[in-house]
Amino acid sequence: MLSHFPQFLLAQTDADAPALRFWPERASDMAGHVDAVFIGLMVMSALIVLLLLVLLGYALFNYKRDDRGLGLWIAKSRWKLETTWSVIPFLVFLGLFAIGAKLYIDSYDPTEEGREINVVGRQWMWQIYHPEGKMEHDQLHIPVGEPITLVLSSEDVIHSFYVPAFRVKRDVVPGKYVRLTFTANKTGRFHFFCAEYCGTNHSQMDGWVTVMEPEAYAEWLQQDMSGQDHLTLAERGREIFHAQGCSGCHEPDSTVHAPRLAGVAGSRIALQDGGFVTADSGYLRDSILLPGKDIVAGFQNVMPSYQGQIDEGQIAALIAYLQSLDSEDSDVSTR
Ligand code: HEC
Ligand SMILES: [Cu+2]
Repeated sequence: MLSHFPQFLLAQTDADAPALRFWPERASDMAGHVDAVFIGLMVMSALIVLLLLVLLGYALFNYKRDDRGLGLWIAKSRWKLETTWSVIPFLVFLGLFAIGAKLYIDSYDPTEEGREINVVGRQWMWQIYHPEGKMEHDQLHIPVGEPITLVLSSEDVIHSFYVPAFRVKRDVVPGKYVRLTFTANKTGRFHFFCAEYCGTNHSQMDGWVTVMEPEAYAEWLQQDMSGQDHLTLAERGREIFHAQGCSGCHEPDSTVHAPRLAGVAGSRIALQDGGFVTADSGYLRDSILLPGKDIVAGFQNVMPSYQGQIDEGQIAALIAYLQSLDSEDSDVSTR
């Protein structure tokens, strides 16, 4: 019977002996802050409801018939009292809003970066690509105490990556990268879910985060990748770069006038329309899927779109490859 309870109500470290619990475990640096805001909001709301009920009860019992002057009492203007009971709760809730907003903004902070792991949502599974080359699905292994940045993308519809124990949830919108940074502060296994209804098997689009000691994690990364090549994500990207014909245009001896890609990642790019962009992963992704969107200054819009030709995993690999090149690299175009 217990197995029919939503998983987050259960103890998550020991699947054999589920204990009913109101809170999911707190297993990230942020969890305590999120709970504090939640509890603060609950307590304040409860206190105010309680106060209203007490006043209501008082009025009910003391003014059963309007012969003791409630009508008169109400009719009189009491602006001080009214201002007080409006302004104080307003300020209290404004304070809670400020704390909540700060937490929200901090958790979205794009400048805070950790170990990057690519996560691709598709109907109905989560595919994980580690930069070291390991791939897994519906399983995510991470080290404890180290900031992790998930680079989330979707192959089809909107999904949402949700780890209750970390108090993090982020919508994964097709056509773009969404970043999610958190630090797990406890080893163990924590359930994650898709939190956006995404079709028939949405409810089965879940998995487990395994948080490991750093040494165990390093060991895990080295462990045999059954049935997988032993390439890193960037090395796999290099193969795709050649297999997909990117090198045909972007290699030094190409007859096509195409920009050099060594050192392009992270640099400032001048565009044909006079604007500038920083070549982050979102820009690189758009360059591959929507080459007509931002044309590099001095070049023709001759690059074909790879939309539908390569999947999210291959795009992640290509970007990892481009990011692995520095400007000295002669691997690709050094015009
Ligand atoms: C037909 C030749 C051609 C092929 C094939 C090609 N590209 Fe391009 N690429 C270009 C040209 C020309 C530009 C510059 C114009 C533009 O921005 O679209 C460009 C721009 C880019 C940019 C932006 C570079 C910058 O300096 O901002 C990236 C990144 C890129 N290509 C990656 C790739 C990848 C990855 C592939 C293979 C999946 C690929 N290209 C295949 C011709 C090509
Ligand atoms: Cu989903």
